[in-house]
Amino acid sequence: MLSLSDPTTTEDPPASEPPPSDEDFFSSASFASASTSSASPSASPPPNPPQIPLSYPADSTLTLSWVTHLMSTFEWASRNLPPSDFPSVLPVHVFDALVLSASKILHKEPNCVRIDDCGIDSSVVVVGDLHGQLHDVLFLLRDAGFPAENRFFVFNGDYVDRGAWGLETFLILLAWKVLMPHRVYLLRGNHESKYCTSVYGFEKEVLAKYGDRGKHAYRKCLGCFEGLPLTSVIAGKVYTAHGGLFRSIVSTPSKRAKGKKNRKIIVNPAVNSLSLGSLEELSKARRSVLDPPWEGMNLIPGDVLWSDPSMKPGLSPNTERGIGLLWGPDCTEEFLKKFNLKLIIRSHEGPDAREKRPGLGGMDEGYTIDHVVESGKLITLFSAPDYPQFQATQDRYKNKGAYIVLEFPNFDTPVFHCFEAITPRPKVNPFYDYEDVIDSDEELDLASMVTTS
Ligand SMILES: [Mn+2]
Repeated sequence: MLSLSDPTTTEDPPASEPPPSDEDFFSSASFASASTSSASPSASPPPNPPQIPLSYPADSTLTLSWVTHLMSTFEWASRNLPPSDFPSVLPVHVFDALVLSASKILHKEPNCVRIDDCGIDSSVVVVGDLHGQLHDVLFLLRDAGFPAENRFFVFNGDYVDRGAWGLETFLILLAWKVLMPHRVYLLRGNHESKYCTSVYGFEKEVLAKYGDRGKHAYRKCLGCFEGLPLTSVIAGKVYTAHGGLFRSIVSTPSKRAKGKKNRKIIVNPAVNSLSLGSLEELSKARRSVLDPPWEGMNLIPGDVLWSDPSMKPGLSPNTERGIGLLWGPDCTEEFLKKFNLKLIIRSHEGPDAREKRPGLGGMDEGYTIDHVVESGKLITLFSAPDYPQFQATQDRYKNKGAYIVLEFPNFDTPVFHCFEAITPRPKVNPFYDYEDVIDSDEELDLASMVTTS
């Protein structure tokens, strides 16, 4: 073991059982079989320092063993090295190569990715908020089984912020994306933005980990965030997004415009009554913005990333958050019916947010079924157990995390897998002032938010 030069990282007490070898620990086979409901995982880190620094494959082609080695190396480093040693694990030129190659793939994807090539024996794993909780992410991947020819993954965003290993979490997901671009889909969460990462820790985390190259690395991450697609439709039946539904920005002709036959006019959506947007409108939205705007014409990305369901019928502005919408069960029904869907899986609300939402279920199990309507259901899925990592009060939520498995042939019958947090979590200092920042995802401080649109 290395001696520790930085008090921000402490070693864990030795595990009571000898940890498995690196190879056993990361073989996908040993984790793929069991469908553990309510598992109680405990930490069993690989014992030996892996080979560092990591290098990018000479032919620029990632392999399964490179990605699993990246995972084990980050896990080992999180328990044995201070954050400032990160470049000795992943030098900035290797970071650059990985982020560039993922970014190229992501920017080419449509706003709504369609997963249609899932045949016999295939399954789709859907994952909610992760928030930099590296050890829980690694558990989830092993428990569900790694991405494979017949195992798709859709991640609903919020990879970074609050937790201390947002960078590792995001890079591992990018590596899987590069390895299997048509099996792994990474959607954007509201935290994949300049505003959120400047308040909730990710920017400072990257600066701490990459030192004098930190600004460069942070900019590259932001560039990648801008490329993340917004939504997915799985097997034509399941719609997923971080926040959820979105408004229409196209209005039917007003009285004055009646002379011009069938001509749709675009009006300022803020001053019009709200109506639900279509998948066609979604496909045309401009998602490549550092912060989705809350005013102006380009409102669909902000709605998709920030909206919440409500038990009250109709669509209304999400005044609690200052951006996005609240939508009722009638809107869920309208959306499902109109697009012939059975299920909406969205994320975005953890136990802290749900505590403040009377009428909606708590997040103790990592998921809730919020709307049950004629055409199907709306589910909220949250995959960060024992969240948030840093909390001002002693009283923790002790929530489980969950992921959903959808299976052939229908893909519209969700199987829930709940799991507890990996313990012990390495002790590290937070990268944001968690006692000052309001505890849930909160209102946007609109004045401090700079949009580029
Ligand atoms: Mn969120």
